Amino acid sequence: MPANYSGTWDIVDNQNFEGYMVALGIDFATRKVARMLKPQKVFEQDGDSFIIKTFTTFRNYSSSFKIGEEFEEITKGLDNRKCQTTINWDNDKLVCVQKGEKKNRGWTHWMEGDTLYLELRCEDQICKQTYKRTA
Ligand code: 1AG
Repeated sequence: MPANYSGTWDIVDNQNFEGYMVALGIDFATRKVARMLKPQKVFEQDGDSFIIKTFTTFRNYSSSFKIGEEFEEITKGLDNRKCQTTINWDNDKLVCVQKGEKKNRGWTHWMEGDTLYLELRCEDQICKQTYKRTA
């Protein structure tokens, strides 16, 4: 049985989001708005099928995938790039690889109790986010 991430999670910490956005080529004005945001994640999981929704007051982002199945991801409203994306289990961690123009791009989610972690990687930058379960 894989871990179950289903639920609602609110951000409580966000380290080096700025560096991650610079690595993605996000312009200054957008970064200025984006770094003030307090994202909320809603996970809908059925075994190996996921919908992860990220909500903010500025923009939203939604990603649907099945573990191990590569798909074309367009990061609409983020950096608007096309990636060939695959998410796999590493024990109970979700490990995403986003192949495309940017090297070393991807993310990892893991849980410890009511805490959800997200590491976002691009080029030489790592953003570390922490979320707490609210539902
Ligand atoms: C993600 O989460 C991305 C979710 O894949 C958003 C995370 C970071 C934002 C990425 C780049 C910044 C680009 C533009 C800034 C503009 C708006 C910021 C809006 C941020 C929230 C939508 C991994 C996983 C689900 O949880 O895919």
